[in-house]
Amino acid sequence: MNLISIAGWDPSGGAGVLLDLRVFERLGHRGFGVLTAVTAQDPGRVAGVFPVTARAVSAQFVRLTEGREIDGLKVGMLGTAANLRAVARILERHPGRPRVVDPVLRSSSGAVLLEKKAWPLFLEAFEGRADLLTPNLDEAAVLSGRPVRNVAEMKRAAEKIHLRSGLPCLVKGGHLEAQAVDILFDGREFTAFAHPRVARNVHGTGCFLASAILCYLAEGRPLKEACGLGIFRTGQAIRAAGPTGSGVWVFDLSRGRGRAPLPPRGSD
Ligand code: PXL
Repeated sequence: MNLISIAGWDPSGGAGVLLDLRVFERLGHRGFGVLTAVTAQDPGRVAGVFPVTARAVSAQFVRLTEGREIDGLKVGMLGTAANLRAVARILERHPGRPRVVDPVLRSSSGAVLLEKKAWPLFLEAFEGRADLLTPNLDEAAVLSGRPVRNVAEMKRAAEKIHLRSGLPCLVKGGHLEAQAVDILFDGREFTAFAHPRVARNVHGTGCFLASAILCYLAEGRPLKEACGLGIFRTGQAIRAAGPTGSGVWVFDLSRGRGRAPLPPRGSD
């Protein structure tokens, strides 16, 4: 499958396009990237955001997809309102392909990753143009206009976001105080995905999860199953993450499955 990530650049590869492509490939798919913004960051702190113009975003996408079959799209950091509009138009032109939108608004450290004037436009821009939205608690609160601190509030937020966008919504509860639980509202019913809370602040978990879910949707799995498998895979990767020395942990996809053994020394 050919999967495209439309997202930002974290030079460390801990989040954004670089991480998304690694997830796609790790799960058996070919990854392509359309860049929306460059960031400069230390582990745990975004020091600068440099958006790419909407013209450049659209042009990357048009050239990339000319003569190439696309099997799924994932949207992450957008940077600007102009990029939000350009990417919403791209998704509109690809109905029938799985499209997962991670509404990245600001980093854990508080850096603004989508300019604030675009926040109230978000749900309308993507209305009916994706298969899943994956806000965390902070993003769900911004998009629904209410605080989101527990499972009851997560359910209310998921419902409200669905009402405003027409889209299924998975609210991620990884930052809840008690047990970690993610809540999916598909427009008809709620599904709760409970998982052990790992006491680690791992950079890029949102990017990882949305990319993994897209892989399973592109394989033709139904939404609930794709979410469950994506959550499981993200948990595995979190447990294999490594510390950076600054309190933030990062994924290390070079470890474990998928590494071909080298031939013995002197065998040629
Ligand atoms: O995890 C949010 C995120 C997404 N995309 C990029 C980022 C970050 C957080 O820092 O840098 C490029």
